[in-house]
Amino acid sequence: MASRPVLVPILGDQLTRTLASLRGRAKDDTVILMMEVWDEATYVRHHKQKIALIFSAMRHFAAELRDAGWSVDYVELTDPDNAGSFTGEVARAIERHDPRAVHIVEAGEWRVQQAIEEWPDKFACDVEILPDGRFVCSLAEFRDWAEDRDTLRMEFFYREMRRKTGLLMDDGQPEGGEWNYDSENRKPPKEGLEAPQRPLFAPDEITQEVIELVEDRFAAHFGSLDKFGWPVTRDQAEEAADAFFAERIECFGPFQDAMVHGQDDLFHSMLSTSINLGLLDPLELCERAEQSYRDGKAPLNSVEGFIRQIIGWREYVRGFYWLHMPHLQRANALNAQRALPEFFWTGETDMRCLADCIRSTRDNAHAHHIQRLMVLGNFCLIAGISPREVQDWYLVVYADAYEWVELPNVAAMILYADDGKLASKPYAASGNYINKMSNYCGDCAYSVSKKAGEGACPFNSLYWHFMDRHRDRLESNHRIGRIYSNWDRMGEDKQKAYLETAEEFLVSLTPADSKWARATD
Ligand code: FAD
Ligand code: DLZ
Ligand code: SF4
Repeated sequence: MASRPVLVPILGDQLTRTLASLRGRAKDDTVILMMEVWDEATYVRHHKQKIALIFSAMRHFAAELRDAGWSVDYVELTDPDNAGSFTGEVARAIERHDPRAVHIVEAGEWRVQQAIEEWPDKFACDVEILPDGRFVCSLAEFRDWAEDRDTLRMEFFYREMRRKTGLLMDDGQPEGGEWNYDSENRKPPKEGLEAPQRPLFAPDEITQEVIELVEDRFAAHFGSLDKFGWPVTRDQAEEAADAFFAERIECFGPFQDAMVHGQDDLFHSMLSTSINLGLLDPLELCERAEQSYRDGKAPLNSVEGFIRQIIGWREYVRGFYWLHMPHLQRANALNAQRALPEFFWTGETDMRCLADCIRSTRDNAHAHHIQRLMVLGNFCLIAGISPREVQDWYLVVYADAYEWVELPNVAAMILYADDGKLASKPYAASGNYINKMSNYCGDCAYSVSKKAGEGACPFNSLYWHFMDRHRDRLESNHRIGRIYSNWDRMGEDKQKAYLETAEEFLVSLTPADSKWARATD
């Protein structure tokens, strides 16, 4: 290296060769820094698979960069001098390499970005913080769009993104005449519905080593490593995407909201871990999806649904997160104060739907969208669980969880803690919805058709308990308010039975052990 180099720290979810901080850089003038740090691995007790996935993907990416001729300084967790934090490790790297500048792409999470923004004052060399170009909509563009709007709705943002990318557009109009085919994407599971198995990648030597490290250092963290099969390289992630486009996208749309006991992935792409790490480019995936439609290999409702999740929801929640941080973390419009029940960590509950979703979460570090939204999330909403506890649970348990995507989904989408800035109504539902969209209820210890009293499905009484206790706020909401006429028609005795059943159930819940609480809260 001729003169003082530029130091380029790459964070664990920035594993992309075209990252802004690498673009146009000369290899002989650059030192890339990658750091496994204790602070990131423990600020919540991440699922073991999540830590193993990130460390393994980081180690593979470092090897790939070295093979391509880059100089990579990789600090392992077990390095005896490891400072334990990004800031501490960059300080040590500055001492080692005496760089003339540090170039870093902005962090995905507010917490990390706050630390990075202190670097220009902390370090003697220049620090340049670059925008993350891996999104369709920049943060500035989202702010412009959001300005002057009282309420933000994904659907209108999504149309802008369709126009901007040209995806599924036909001469300025949406392909097929509609922007959104969601109404075709709510098929209940039919008897015997089975999806092809997604590719699972057997751990290679690097992943094995990381798995041993995680078993050793993070033994008390949530989850099991037994079924680890996530893609850890771009090649593997592409193989996973190939399998989705060849075998599952056709049924992705119709069965997007279906749930089948023991069938954890159904027709979902299972690509979120790879997209969020940077192994797959979201826009490329959308272009591939569109191509499957143009080639007649997948129906419009499946393809539009997939594209909407990515250029709609994924982009939208990111913009929403940065617009509302740091307040979003503390939002609690419904004043929900109940502790998270212990069964969220153990899976030990007689509610079959919840037990299955938590089992999948523990075994796979994954549950699909409708399980996260309408079973786990719906329960937390109607049982009035404290947003901070729910947020931390979701951040811990999913391998794809980073705060920028987890928090808006949890605080705003499922808990309505933002008072309806993101969702036009709370996603509250009784057992009826779960029964319609799954095969959970048949073998449950509770009866979904029983409304109140012993053995009644808890979702039924909790639903009305929720509606009753938030009547003042929700009655004027045109999407939900008319439900109160049903409630009023029931009469006092029925109402009392619902409310008492819910109260008894809530009192019976055992709160989660305090070991799961965030150390810094
Ligand atoms: P698919 O169903 O195949 O969808 C395709 C892609 O669309 C996903 O890979 C993802 O990139 C994107 N997507 C879909 N829905 C959303 C959404 N609501 N927000 C953002 N992106 C979306 N997704 C995460 O990536 N990380 C999280 O921490 C996360 N937390 C969530 C918490 C809750 C309460 C809810 C309701 C949803 C959450 N999601 C999160 C969104 C969604 O559940 C996951 O992206 C999805 O289950 C991942 O599986 P998949 O790749 O098979 O998705
Ligand atoms: C989630 C995570 C974990 C568990 N460990 C690390 C790590 O040791 N090193 C690293 O660079 N990144 C890690 N990550 C991902 C970061 O938390 C992620 O890059 C930030 O959320 C970005 O804001
Ligand atoms: Fe879940 Fe109620 Fe159905 Fe049991 S009966 S699986 S608790 S919705």
